Amino acid sequence: MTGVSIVVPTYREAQSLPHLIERIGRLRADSGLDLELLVVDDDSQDGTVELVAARSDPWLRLVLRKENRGLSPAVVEGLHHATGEFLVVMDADLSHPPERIPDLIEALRGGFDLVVGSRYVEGGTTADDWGFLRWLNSRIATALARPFTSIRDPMSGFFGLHRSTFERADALDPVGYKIALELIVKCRCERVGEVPIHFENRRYGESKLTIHEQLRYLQHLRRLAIYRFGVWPWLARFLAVGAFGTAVNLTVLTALLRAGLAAPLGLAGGIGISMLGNLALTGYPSHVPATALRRRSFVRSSGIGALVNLGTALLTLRFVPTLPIAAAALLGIAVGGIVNLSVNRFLAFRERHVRPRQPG
Ligand SMILES: Nc1nc2c(ncn2[C@@H]2O[C@H](COP(=O)(O)OP(=O)(O)OP(=O)(O)O)[C@@H](O)[C@H]2O)c(=O)[nH]1
Ligand SMILES: [Mg+2]
Repeated sequence: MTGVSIVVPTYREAQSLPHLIERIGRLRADSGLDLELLVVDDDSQDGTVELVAARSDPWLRLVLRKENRGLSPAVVEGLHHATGEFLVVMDADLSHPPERIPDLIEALRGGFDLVVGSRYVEGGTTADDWGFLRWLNSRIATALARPFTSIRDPMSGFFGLHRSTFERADALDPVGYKIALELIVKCRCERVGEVPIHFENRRYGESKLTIHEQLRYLQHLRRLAIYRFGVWPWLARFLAVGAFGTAVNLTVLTALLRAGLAAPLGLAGGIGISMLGNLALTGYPSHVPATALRRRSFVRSSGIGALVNLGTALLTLRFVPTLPIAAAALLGIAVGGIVNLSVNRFLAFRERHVRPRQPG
């Protein structure tokens, strides 16, 4: 059995791959670790297949996938092909330093179930040119994962785990990018460790992390919450959605104000985008009867909540002009949220008389 299997999902990474293979080859020689590298490619058609085939290294394997494209399914498939006692997952774009793999393995040998290469523990760093919005985005995504794990960097795509940990995974069902979080939850990891890494920006090729993928993270969180907490109590759900909406609202407001927009437009933009985000998060199950009624109820209650929110924030700024705009926005969110909650409950109550609510 190979000691350590490194699974690297790739989609159009032919420029980065030779550098990564080179560095892993050097690590193999220097560390004495018995490493195998599995490149799991989603039929990139950019020369990846030829590039791997042209190398004679016996420790290098290609897993070529032609269906069900996606980062997480590729990683899961790669992990199933891996033969090592220790499994490591990392990106191909040279963001993650393979030289830190021995640290991951040492921590796993020390008793952790799963260990991530972390940007946010002491000694961990990110490239200097991470802009404010990217930093904030990463921090918000991390905060949203807090109910599932207390580690600082659960968003990391660089991590290691024992084969035995992976083998006890309940049905893996990740959508989007956060496969480490999925494994932490579904493998019921109790001891999760972090080793500091320096995270580099990608040098070659393009990022595949689209807005669409980021929205899928919300769907993923929802699935994990249902898995972990069973029935998602209604109020907890309302609060979680509210916390998310608040984070989106303030982020958009900050960005619009920085771009030079006046306060009313910034406030309206923040409210509008956060409403769309909440809709993406909660979704409306189209298979449920009375959908049109429920959708109308939703639009009505959030529309009223949004107007109250905006009105409260604008009136507050008018009467207390020295107040920071973000504070007025928060007050608006609180008042709008309460109104939204009340209208929602009232409409939901009425709806129950129309037709019983179906599960889902
Ligand atoms: N097999 C496979 N790999 C993928 C897919 N999407 C992304 N990847 C790989 O997953 C890794 C992470 O993707 P990135 O585009 O670097 O995402 P990111 O690191 O969050 O974003 P950047 O920091 O902008 O690079 C890279 O090695 C990609 O090639 C996919 O659909 N299939
Ligand atoms: Mg990357």
